Amino acid sequence: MTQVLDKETASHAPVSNLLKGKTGLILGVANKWSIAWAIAQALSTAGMRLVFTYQGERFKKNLDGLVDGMENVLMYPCDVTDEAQIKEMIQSLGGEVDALDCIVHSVAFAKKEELAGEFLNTSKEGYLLAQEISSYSLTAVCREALPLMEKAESASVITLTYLGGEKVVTNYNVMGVAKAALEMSVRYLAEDLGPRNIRVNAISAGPIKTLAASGVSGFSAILDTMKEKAPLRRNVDASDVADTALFLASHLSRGITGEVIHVDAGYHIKGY
Ligand code: 1JT
Repeated sequence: MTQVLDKETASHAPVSNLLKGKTGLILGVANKWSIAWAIAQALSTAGMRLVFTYQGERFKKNLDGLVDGMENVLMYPCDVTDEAQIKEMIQSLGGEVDALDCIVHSVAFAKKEELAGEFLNTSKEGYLLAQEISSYSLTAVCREALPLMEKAESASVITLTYLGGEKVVTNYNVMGVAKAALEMSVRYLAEDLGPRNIRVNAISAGPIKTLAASGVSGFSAILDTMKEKAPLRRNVDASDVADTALFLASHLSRGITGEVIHVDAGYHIKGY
C-alpha cells in the first residue's frame, strides 16, 4: 500500500516533527559560519528546543543576533577548560529543562603557530591545550550532563572531527593528535553510556570555511584538492554536516553508536 502525499507534505512533514519535545545542548557556536550553528538550525527546524553555550562576551553578542526568532532558547557562558563552569551551566540547565536528549560538541582549539610547520616542534603547553579543549572537554561535558541525559528516554551525543585525526594531513599537526584522542573518546564513551541508552558518535567533516579555518594558511588549496579528488567532486558545506547531525540526533540512527561518519563527499576513501 502506497500512501499518496502531496509534494509539500511529503518533503516537510516527516522532518518538521522529528525532534519535537526534545532538548539539545549546543557547544561551539562562534558566528553564523560555525558548523555548530548550521547544526542548531537543522535541529531547531526539526522541532528541538535548543540551549547554547558561549565563551566570552564577544560570542554572546554573536549568539544573541543569531538566535533572534528561535523559540524558548537558553544561553549559558561556558569555558570548557573550567570544570566548575561546566558544572554550573548544567546545574542552571537542570533548573530549566526536564531532560537533555542531545549534546552537540563542536569545540576545538590549537595555537595558530602549531597548525603549520613540523609536528615535531609542538610545545608541551600547546599539545596539552589542544587536548584539553578539543578532546577532554567531550568527556567532561558528558560526565556532568549524565544525570540530565539519563532523565531522557534516550540521548545522542555528537562531536565533530576531521580526517587529520586518522591520517597525516600536512599542517593539521597537534589538532590531528587531539582529534585521534577525541575519536577514541567517542568509542570509550559509547561503551560506558550505551547501557543508559545514550549514543555517542562523531561526524568527520570535510574542510569547511569557518572561523577556525580562517587562520589556516593554504586552506583554499585544501578545498581545491578536495573538490578535485573527492568522489562527489565537490566541497561540503555546513548544511551537509548539519543534516547528518539531524539524523544522529534522531530516532532514525537509534542503532548507531561509537561511530565516526564521514561527511566529506567521499574524500577519505581515496588511496592517492
Ligand atoms: C581548529 C582549527 C580545528 C582549524 C580546524 C579544526 N578542525 C578543522 N580545521 C580546519 C583545518 C585546519 C587545518 C587543516 C585542515 C583543516 C583552527 C584552530 C582551532 C582548532 O590542515 C590541513 C590546519
